[in-house]
Amino acid sequence: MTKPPLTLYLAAPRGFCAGVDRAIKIVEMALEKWGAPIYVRHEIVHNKFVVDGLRAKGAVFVEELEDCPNDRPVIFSAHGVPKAVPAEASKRQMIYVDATCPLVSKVHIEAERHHQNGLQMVMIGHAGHPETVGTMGQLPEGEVILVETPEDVLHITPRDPDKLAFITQTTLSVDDTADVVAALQSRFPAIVGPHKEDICYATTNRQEAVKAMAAKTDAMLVIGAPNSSNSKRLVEVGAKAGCSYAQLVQRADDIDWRALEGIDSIGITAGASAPEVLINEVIDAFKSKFDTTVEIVETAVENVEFKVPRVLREPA
Ligand code: 2E6
Ligand code: F3S
Repeated sequence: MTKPPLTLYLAAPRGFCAGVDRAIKIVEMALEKWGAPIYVRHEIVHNKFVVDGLRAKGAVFVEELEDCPNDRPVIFSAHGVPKAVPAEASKRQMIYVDATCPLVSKVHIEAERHHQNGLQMVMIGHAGHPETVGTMGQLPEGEVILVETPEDVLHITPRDPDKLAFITQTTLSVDDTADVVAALQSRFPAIVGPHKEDICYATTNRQEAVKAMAAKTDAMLVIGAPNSSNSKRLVEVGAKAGCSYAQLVQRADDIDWRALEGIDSIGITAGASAPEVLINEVIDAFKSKFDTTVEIVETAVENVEFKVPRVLREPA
């Protein structure tokens, strides 16, 4: 039987960012240096396939530091941790390695600097997300007010409206965040902040590529996990940019082929924590059902790399 023709648009950039690459390397190098088990506080990145792979090599994933023994190394996930976590690890004389993405750490430092200058912080982020919890946890209770929407901005009651700064989660929607920043600047004209927001290069670039792809196709799949903030934002950006069908899939098995009946094109991208093997698995699934022509939709070229911490570069 002849296969129907299909143009598969592949977003570039897509998939792993420099922070994810570094975080995974940290776990692998810790396993090499100290042997198993290595404890990891929270999923190192939000991807089950990555986590299962590291677990098979001897990593033990836990949610809290209290679930780790004192005498085994622990790694903090790429999303960052409240200040109390490394403080507690030091108190317990544990070996720990912080895999927080340097671009998240940069926001932590920003928050600290504003706090020392006497400013109260407004954080734009998603309630309960580990990055938000970690960033808010850099400062004492009450020093960071969380907002998610322009509507939230209308209801906050800062200590002094003239002494405010804002920071953001790194994986937000660029466009939605601009609306929240505008609401903050309108209600608190003296508020200080970064040039635009703290959304990282990888988030920004993946959203740009999705918009370019949405101009070419009405159906889009984003490879990523349901708890991955940046991946979920890509689905929203695709839908907002005009894709009538934009879905998150963890891997090829999740594809709803029924919903894709009759399509002549598909856009594929992947969140910053989705490994290339899963992207290839999805592409191969399309190739098995369609006479597929792959076209790359490239909107940026990335060459960012982050070094792993020195303790892992030194011999044991
Ligand atoms: C750390 C910070 C930002 O849910 P989220 O998108 O934040 O996390 P992952 O693990 O899906 O993506 C990478 C990442 C890590 N992004
Ligand atoms: Fe870092 Fe952005 Fe990736 S904050 S972990 S480079 S998605």
